[in-house]
Amino acid sequence: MKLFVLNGPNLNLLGIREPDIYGRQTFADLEAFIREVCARENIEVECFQSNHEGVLVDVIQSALGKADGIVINPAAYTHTSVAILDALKAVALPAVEVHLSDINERETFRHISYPAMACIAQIKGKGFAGYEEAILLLKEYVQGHRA
Ligand code: CA2
Repeated sequence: MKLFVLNGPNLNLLGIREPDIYGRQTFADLEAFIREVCARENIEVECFQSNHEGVLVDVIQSALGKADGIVINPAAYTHTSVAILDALKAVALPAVEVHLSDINERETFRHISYPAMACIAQIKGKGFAGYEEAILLLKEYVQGHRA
């Protein structure tokens, strides 16, 4: 089983600014955590980060035929991107949306998520552990839907 894990704009700055919201661990720590969880679970993983909406769309499209599922933190594009929603719908792979912070406890403009409309679940406010939960959820989902 193989997963794509995508992180959107500014998440590469993790640990550098706004530690009160996003914590003190860095983006490299996050990717190392994701790789450790996947190794433990016998899951192949490819991690991507981009600050560009179109690149995220390209990566989602490229998952077709390569990955069994997608974990995505679209970051600010969560609240604006119909293009990411459409890409997730187009590939029709099981996807889980993750947010480090609880977007429903923040500004009202963060309460809406377009990509979540194409996801089997949205996990928010659990920090790095939210990515682990998403990976485990996709593993169970993919295994349960194998022919
Ligand atoms: O809570 C999340 O994971 C978010 O997806 C993070 C996004 C935000 O726009 C979403 O509403 C919720 C922002 C990511 C920016 O990350 C930074 C990390 C460190 C310093 C500055 C920004």
